[in-house]
Amino acid sequence: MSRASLYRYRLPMQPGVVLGDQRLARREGWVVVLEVSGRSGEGEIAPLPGFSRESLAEAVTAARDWLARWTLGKASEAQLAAAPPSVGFGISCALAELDDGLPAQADYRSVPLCTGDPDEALVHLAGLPGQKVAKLKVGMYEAVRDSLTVNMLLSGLPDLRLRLDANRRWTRERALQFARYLAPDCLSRIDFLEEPCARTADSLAFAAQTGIPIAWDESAREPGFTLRSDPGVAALVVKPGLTGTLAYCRQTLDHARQLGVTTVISSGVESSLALTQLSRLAHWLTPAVTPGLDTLSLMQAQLVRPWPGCDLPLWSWEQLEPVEMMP
Ligand code: OSB
Ligand code: MG
Repeated sequence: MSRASLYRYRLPMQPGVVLGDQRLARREGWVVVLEVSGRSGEGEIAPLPGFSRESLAEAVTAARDWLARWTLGKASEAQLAAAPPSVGFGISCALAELDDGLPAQADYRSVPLCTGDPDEALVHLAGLPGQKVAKLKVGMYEAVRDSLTVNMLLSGLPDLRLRLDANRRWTRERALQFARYLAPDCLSRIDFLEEPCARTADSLAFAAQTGIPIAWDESAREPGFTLRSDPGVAALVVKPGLTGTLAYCRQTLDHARQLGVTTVISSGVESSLALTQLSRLAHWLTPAVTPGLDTLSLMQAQLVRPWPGCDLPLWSWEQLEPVEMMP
């Protein structure tokens, strides 16, 4: 017999977390549990406000609908592919765990996300062992201030490489202003700058004009976007929770590989449950690229499955709210 359960969660975020244009006080979503004759699989459905196109209400409605069919043996892959991305991702993870479709191995490495004080970031990064790569958000303040921060980190740590992310905050002029104040001898240690400009044409022109490689993230999820190999495009950031089913994510990764574009699996600020699955996915499908999964520290708790080495409190199943059991 097939049984499906949904549990609601609301995780408090650290104070002052801002994502895109909004403050995120808590992260909300559902854990889906699928059971078939003694085996089980889990997944997380958590649309990200400001980034997902579907609302929480739309996601849970679509999830209930698909799960109800599934318990009757009447659900199809095609229907799941047509569901909102967060639903496709969460349910396909649970299905994959049920039929051993998601390898258990992971290495839990992630590119550290530098938020807050750059001087503290410098000290923290200096203490990290091995190859140093970090991610820095830019575009929140004056472009020149961002350039100076990048220069400070790269000149302070000669073995550091940076991934930058402007989340489309700049006009082309602003982006060029940022580039103008970068120390020329540091440029080669910028792996890429995600989404410099509001318009994709401006981002491409920026890459061509400055030689700084860009990466697509938000743009790649816009309807009508086509990935092309372009000397200025270094990478495609894939956030599975915002992209869709595991099958669709694999298709996206394969397509990029055929075009010679590096893919970086990255967090959509999921809980520790989905983050551990994303780590497994990255180990399986993009083993040569360190994923961008360092978002757990933005939260105040972990959910059901612990992230190795994380000392946030771990919420157990009793702390979630069962909202649906089918049948
Ligand atoms: O713009 O990449 C982003 C998290 C949530 C929403 C958007 C973004 C992010 C991240 C994840 O930056 C961390 C990473 O990519 O390393
Ligand atoms: Mg990004």
